[in-house]
Amino acid sequence: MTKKAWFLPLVCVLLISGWLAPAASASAQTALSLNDRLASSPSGTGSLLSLAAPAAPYADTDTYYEGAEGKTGDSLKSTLHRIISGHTMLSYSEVWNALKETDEDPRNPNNVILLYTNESRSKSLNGGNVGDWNREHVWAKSHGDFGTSKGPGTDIHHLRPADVQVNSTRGNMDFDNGGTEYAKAPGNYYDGDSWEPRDDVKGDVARMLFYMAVRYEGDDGYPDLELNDKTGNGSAPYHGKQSVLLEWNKQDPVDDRERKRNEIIYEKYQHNRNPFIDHPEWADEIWP
Ligand SMILES: [Ca+2]
Ligand SMILES: [Ca+2]
Ligand SMILES: [Ca+2]
Repeated sequence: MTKKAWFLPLVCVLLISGWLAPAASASAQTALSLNDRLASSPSGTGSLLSLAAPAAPYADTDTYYEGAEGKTGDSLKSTLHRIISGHTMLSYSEVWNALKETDEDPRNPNNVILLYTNESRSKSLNGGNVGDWNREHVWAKSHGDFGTSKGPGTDIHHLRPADVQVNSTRGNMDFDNGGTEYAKAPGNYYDGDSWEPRDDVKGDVARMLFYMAVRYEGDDGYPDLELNDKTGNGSAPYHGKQSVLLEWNKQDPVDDRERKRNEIIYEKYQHNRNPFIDHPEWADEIWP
């Protein structure tokens, strides 16, 4: 092998792994975005990516959260609200394609993963019939009655693919522990006033609701969404149960799939982040 023949691949590997990134100003690093890195990695395996840069696969968010560090309570909440507000809002029809990317099955790019069942189902089965998947509002949209026009009803930080029938059964229930296991979604429990999602998404659900309570404060034409410790909230702009959600946040810690989803929403769709995926400890600071 000639000198040139081995040198070029070596440089490529070093560039991708970040060892030769120096010339690399902040802008160049931004250019090598998560999406670029994901796109350049072989589907499902991410072999080079995972071997080369396991330690810091996601953006440094210190600058994004500048001003929030060290704050607690309402001061932290209002700072985060300012940071995550003014995001790019999708139309409800644009949500379909966004979810096909944010919730894509890492093992099968033709499918999405459904929130409550963990089932991998064809992206093309989006719709409203039995056997389809649709757009589950984890913050039930009747809690504040915000509908599906641009705003909280199209905010993909809390919209997830779900089986049509499972979505319908969850309805607008608040979240709480307990009830009877739902046969169509093993691991999920429900009773007359609450829904308990399967263990693997309990924290995801909690962090989505934390985001909604902080993003929507009633200052931009949308309802002020807030957590409370009740079930049966009906159409009030409240969602429970706060104490249970705080437990779930710890019980089911943030994982890579959740981080990757947050990153895609930030970089490609809404350009705002869910602070509770980046800093799950902030939930206890705001809601002690
Ligand atoms: Ca209940
Ligand atoms: Ca989880
Ligand atoms: Ca609020």
